Amino acid sequence: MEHDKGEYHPGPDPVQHRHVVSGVEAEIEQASADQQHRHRYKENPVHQRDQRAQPGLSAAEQQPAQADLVELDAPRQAGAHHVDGITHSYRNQHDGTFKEIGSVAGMAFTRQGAIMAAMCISLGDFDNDGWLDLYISDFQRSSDHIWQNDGKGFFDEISDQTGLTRATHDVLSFGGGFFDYDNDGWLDLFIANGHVYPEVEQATPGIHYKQINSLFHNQHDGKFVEMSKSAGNGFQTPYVGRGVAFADFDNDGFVDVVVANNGDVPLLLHNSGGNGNHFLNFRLVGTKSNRDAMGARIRVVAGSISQIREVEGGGSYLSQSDLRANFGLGKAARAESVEITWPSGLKQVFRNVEADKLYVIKEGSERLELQQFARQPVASVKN
Ligand SMILES: [Ca+2]
Ligand SMILES: [Ca+2]
Ligand SMILES: [Ca+2]
Ligand SMILES: [Ca+2]
Repeated sequence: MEHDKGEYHPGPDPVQHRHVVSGVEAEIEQASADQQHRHRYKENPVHQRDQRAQPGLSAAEQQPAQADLVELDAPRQAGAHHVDGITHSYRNQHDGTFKEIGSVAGMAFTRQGAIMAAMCISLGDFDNDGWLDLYISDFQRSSDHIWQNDGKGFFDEISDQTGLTRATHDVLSFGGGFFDYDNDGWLDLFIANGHVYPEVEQATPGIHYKQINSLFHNQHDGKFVEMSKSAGNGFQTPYVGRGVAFADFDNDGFVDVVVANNGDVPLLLHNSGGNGNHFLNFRLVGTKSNRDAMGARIRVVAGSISQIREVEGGGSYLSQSDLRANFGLGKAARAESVEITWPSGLKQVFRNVEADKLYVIKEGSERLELQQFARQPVASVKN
């Protein structure tokens, strides 16, 4: 990954306070700086505007720091997910109302019962078992979190097992999320870091306002390994990272990253790819469903794995990523099947789909069309 033209090689004192979780009172430990930040956030009137009454949502619960709408359980049961200290998850009841199930589902609090700073949420099936899992970023001296969706309505925090806990403890993580940077078919993780207080270095030596971003590689066995030090010059200079959007801006089949920094120009991290792995890219156009196909799910079976993506408009932190779904196929030169489930309920299956192409799929059309560009994609020019 490169910063401008560089290369990217794939390859405070704890205090006690109490929370009630599902009627059970639990003692939890939090760093006082974290608490102060979170309480300031909660008390900030800017975040308490626009509390319109909605079915099943009380005004007090409508202060999302980050929100997303996804399908977490059975097909066509999209739920809203939002984060503001206590994580809320809303299950669609199929009657125009949502029911809050965060505590019951196991993702309202961390494994230790703590609340989260939660600037970023990202949904992705990192273990390719067909169920969307959840990543949430957290504060300095608080590790980031990954929850595994068990497919039965419950989420287990498995951050320690994934190797993320130690590596994300001493940074303040903002935007980011899952993306497959090396196109091996397994979702990796990029996180932009940066503290919220410019004066933190005077108050707490050893903690910096500007921080290095983080890149983790998915090892296919449930573990992530940090690659930041070998990932190119985009990971050598500290910034105050905030928003992160993922997009394949040069249409070469390898997803790139843009980071919005406080007090600095944005970073455009070009993914140099070049490892020979194949890809598929789909732009969905709804006809009966919404035109951007928000909420559509794509399942690709290629090689020995099955991957899913959902077309979603949120995630990360104050950012909008490329709406196209990009799949890394590893060594597989074609996909055995590509299945689209549209928001309208229509299901379409394409078989034996040739890799290394950027396709358009129109709802209801049996043709796979190629995306049209003013200039040929770099990969095509090389061929
Ligand atoms: Ca999963
Ligand atoms: Ca952290
Ligand atoms: Ca990967
Ligand atoms: Ca690219």
